[in-house]
Amino acid sequence: MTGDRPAPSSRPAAGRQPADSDTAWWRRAVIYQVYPRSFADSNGDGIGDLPGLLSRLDYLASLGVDAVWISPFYRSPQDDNGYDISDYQDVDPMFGTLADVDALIAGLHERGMKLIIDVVLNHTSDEHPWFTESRSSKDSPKRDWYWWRPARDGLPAGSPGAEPTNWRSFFSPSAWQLDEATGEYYLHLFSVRQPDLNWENPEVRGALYAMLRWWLDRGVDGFRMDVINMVSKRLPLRDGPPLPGGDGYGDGWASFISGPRIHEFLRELHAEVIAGRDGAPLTVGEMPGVSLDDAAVFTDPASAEVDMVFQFEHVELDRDPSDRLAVRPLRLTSLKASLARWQAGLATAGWNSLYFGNHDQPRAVSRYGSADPAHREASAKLLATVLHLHRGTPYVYQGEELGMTNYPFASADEIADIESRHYYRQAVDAGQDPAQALAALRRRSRDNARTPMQWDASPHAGFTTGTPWLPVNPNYPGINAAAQAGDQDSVLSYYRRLIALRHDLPVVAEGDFTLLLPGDERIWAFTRRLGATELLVVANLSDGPAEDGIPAGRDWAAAELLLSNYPPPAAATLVLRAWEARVYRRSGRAQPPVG
Ligand code: TEU
Ligand code: CA
Repeated sequence: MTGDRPAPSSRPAAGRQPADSDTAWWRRAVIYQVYPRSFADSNGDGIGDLPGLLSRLDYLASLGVDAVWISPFYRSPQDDNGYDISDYQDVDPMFGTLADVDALIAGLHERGMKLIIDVVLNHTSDEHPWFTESRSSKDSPKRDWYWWRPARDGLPAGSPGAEPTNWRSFFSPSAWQLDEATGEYYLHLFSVRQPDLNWENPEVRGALYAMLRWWLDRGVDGFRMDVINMVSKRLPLRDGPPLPGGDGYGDGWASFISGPRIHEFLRELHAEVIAGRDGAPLTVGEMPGVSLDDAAVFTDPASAEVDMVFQFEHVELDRDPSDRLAVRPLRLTSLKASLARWQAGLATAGWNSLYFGNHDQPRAVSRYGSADPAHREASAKLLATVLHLHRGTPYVYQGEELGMTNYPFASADEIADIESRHYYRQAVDAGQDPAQALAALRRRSRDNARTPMQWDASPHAGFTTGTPWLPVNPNYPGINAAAQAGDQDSVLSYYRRLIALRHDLPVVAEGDFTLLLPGDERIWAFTRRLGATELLVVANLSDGPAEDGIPAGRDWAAAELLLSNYPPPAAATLVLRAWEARVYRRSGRAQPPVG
């Protein structure tokens, strides 16, 4: 007998949940991210599409996930693979039609899953009619919908250093682009083709909210909001501190990360779009550079801003802040400490999202685990165990559940991603050895996550009958969904058990979190507790055996082994094999509530 509250049934039977039955369904949910371009191609043009995704819904249902977050499928010139939107309310013909989205919503709901769409509200495509109108003249009624500024005082437009501020863009040298039509510059924090919307203008916000309501009316269940903590800019726009590199660019972060009106804007969005809606639509804000203090405010239900945020602290630890491509060694102690800090910071109010991978990050198993064939499967399962047993909502990025790895890029020409191409060009122009820059891209490039989903051992991994837009990882004959589906020992089967564990045990979703052995560079260990139920998670992130060294370890020897990526140990030993992870459960006396 445990002291847990009765377990809620793993998933709603079929169809949508009754209105308002469950206002925080996402606290017990696992969310699966689909990058539609790379998931499944239905028509042989080499690009994944919505009919392709529709044909794979049973796969997602069998994994047991509660919701799907899909990266942008809207009309777009595809300068940044759809994060440059030219029509928020239509589907790019490359991906399908609005009728396909309706079918996706229905197909997911029939299977008890929800649909979270990805909305890019900080910028549009330069082909969006709002921007075409805005750039047409200084008197355009939409001029003020974007950030237009004249050249710096005393300098002719277009001359070196005449940009209104010294900010560097994420995907190009300057964050400002001169527009010849009116002789003014527009702001683009990302590519030249992704002009930033001016959220100071209430008409802009009103238009975006109306668009979001239109999607809810259509039946979607929530929004992942791209770089949403960049929408409030600090006025007046000012130069930032110079960046290393000596090219004159500066760091504008202080002017646009969690700017002065960000909480006000998100509250307004919530009030205008989310409040009062049936089914508790989910909002998750992608927030590069967000601080824990801000995240606690953003995600406190009392603030009514967003349900959770994607923070970046743990994915920046192995990154050199002055060189986006460079890799620096990651210590397990820093990674554990970072996640534990967020667990503690959002323990009483607010909520964490949990992720190791997405379409912008290298493959988790190659980065935090071991892609060595001897350890790949065990380490993929270990990473999943550790992540999913934290408190928060776990996200699974497509292919992660198969243990998909980084791609062995042999030449920079194989890389399509705008960010990687920009940094490669910049590094080589600055005199870096191209071989070294390529080596960095091999570890870093976003295309590592964007190679096609590996469905089976047929040509192109069953992703397409044509030529895939990005090559399939050559390891697909050994790493694919078909090979893993019927194998109880596969990474895929392990994910199914792990996801079911969260649905079945309230302690996984709601229990408190205590990190053990914070100074250990090989063992990741922590406990979770809810009422009288306690879990111990122990994992060995090394290629050899390691003793867990937990002082009270012996107390756990008699506990029930709930889940492990190895056969149970012969004796009740706490020596863990290479990349072994274990989850133990025991029930003891109920602890007094904290606080
Ligand atoms: O990413 C936000 C972002 O800051 C990225 O630059 C990210 O940190 C970087 O790519 C990691 O290498 C979001 C989207 O997820 C990304 O795909 C878009 O390119 C970007 O916004 C612009 O919309
Ligand atoms: Ca296609």
